[in-house]
Amino acid sequence: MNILISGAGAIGQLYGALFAAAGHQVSFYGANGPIAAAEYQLQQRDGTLLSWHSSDVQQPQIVIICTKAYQAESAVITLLAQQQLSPQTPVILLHNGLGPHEAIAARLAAKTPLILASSRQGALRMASKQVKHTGLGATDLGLLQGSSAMNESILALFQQSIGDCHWHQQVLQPLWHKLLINSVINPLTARDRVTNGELCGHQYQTELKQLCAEACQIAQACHIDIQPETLFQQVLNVAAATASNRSSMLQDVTAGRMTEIDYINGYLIKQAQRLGLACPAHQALVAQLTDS
Ligand code: KPL
Repeated sequence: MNILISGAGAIGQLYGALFAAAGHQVSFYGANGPIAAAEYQLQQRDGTLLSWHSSDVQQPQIVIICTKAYQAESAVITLLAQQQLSPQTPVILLHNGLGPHEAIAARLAAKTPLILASSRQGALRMASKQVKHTGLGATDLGLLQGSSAMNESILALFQQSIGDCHWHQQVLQPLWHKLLINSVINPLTARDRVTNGELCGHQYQTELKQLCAEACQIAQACHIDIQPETLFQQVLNVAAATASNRSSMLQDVTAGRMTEIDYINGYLIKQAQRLGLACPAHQALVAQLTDS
């Protein structure tokens, strides 16, 4: 299959390498247009290097948006303007956070399959064309709007190339769950410049509980089924399982890059405001991160 990935960052390159290894043609798109065919390397989990080649962009059969959340809508606008997206081409959004899907859904033709996805794979960029596969994890996918004709073939493509992929009729449920975990771990680790595992320490317990309680109240009002105690446990489990990781937001802050906080805590706050709910702990965190 001919797969176009917009965003050749850590996750874009990891998925690109795994699709290419399964025999598919992978091409990359950048902010302004196509990225020429090149050699990339994936440092695999066993330490061995896998070299693979991307292709020059040809009419794609599937488009995957792996940019930062704040670039996702403009990535789709560029692809539409440069005629890389026919109304039948499925568009898969695979970025952190939530929000861009609403604007992108409105830009696509009603029949274009718009699929939301969330990845728990870990990848770290070592050089411009080299990433390290740092952790295995599931990929959740589901159709948000448009034709369902390709649902099965897309799931099969992901399952055969990436593995551990799950199709959801209500895809916003797993995406919200990931957003809730990220809304606690990412800004705290970025604010205090600590690894994920350090959040398991006693000094974070009260703040973690308050953030979980606020986030769950908002999620429940948005029909997401989750209890604060469950979220608190899941946050501790993820922090412990990824103890030595520096969260993506901490990496953005230390590299001086824009963070995705507007699409994680900012999305929660927007929902809270719409619903008339208070979320002082999340608002304080956003203020601490945006003022620092
Ligand atoms: O998804 C993550 C991120 O860093 O964005 C977690 C789960 C917190 C792992 O680091």
